[in-house]
Amino acid sequence: MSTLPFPLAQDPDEFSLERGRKLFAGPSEFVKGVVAMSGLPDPDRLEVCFAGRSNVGKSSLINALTGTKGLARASNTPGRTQEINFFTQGPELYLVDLPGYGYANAPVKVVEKWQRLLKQYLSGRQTLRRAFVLVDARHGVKPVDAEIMKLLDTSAVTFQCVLTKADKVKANEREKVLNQVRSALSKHPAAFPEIVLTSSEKGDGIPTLRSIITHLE
Ligand SMILES: Nc1nc2c(ncn2[C@@H]2O[C@H](COP(=O)(O)OP(=O)(O)OP(=O)(O)O)[C@@H](O)[C@H]2O)c(=O)[nH]1
Ligand SMILES: [Mg+2]
Repeated sequence: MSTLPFPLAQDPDEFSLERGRKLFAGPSEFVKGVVAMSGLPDPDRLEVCFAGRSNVGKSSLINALTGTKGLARASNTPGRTQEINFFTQGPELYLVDLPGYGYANAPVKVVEKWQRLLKQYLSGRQTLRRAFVLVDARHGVKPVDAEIMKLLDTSAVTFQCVLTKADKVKANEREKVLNQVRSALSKHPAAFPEIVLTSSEKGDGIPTLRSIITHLE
């Protein structure tokens, strides 16, 4: 029997759990919103970023990880986060909230501008240790997600798929989506071989994601 590729991340052991808890127990602060490479803060600490379609739950996930409601704006208006937003988590980590892609009503010029910026950021940020690509647990990987994954394949940044809104999907449906996601990920050499299932609403997977981040050096 062949083992399924891209298993769900295991629950962290006590040690990792505690490390993750400690890292995220420190203060989180909004640093700045960036619209050009020249505006990036100094690359003086470890960095992870969160990418995904508009409305997938990037800002909510950052709020859940940091335990700070309203830190990253979460809204019902898709496409609201237009800048690359930098947050500190303690003195050693940047959390980066990327603008959502795939928002149908965004003007072409705006989309092109930010795609250029995203490309530059993903390929040119030395301290970026991992890109988390968020995918709605109800919808699976869409063509726009696959495009971002392709971009990540060429940018030498490992990406890890995080399924969001797990609370909104039933178990049998979840398995179907998981298999679709696995098959999509298997086409991308930059994909980290593990998926994290999360709910920012209920807290599922948040301690796991925290400890994954603490293990990035
Ligand atoms: N039920 C449920 N709703 C969620 C979850 N995460 C986010 N949402 C909701 O989904 C909507 C979009 O969430 P955001 O965090 O703003 O999404 P985003 O990816 O930052 O969106 P953009 O900034 O527009 O790209 C909000 O109404 C959230 O409350 C979750 O885990 N469960
Ligand atoms: Mg957002």
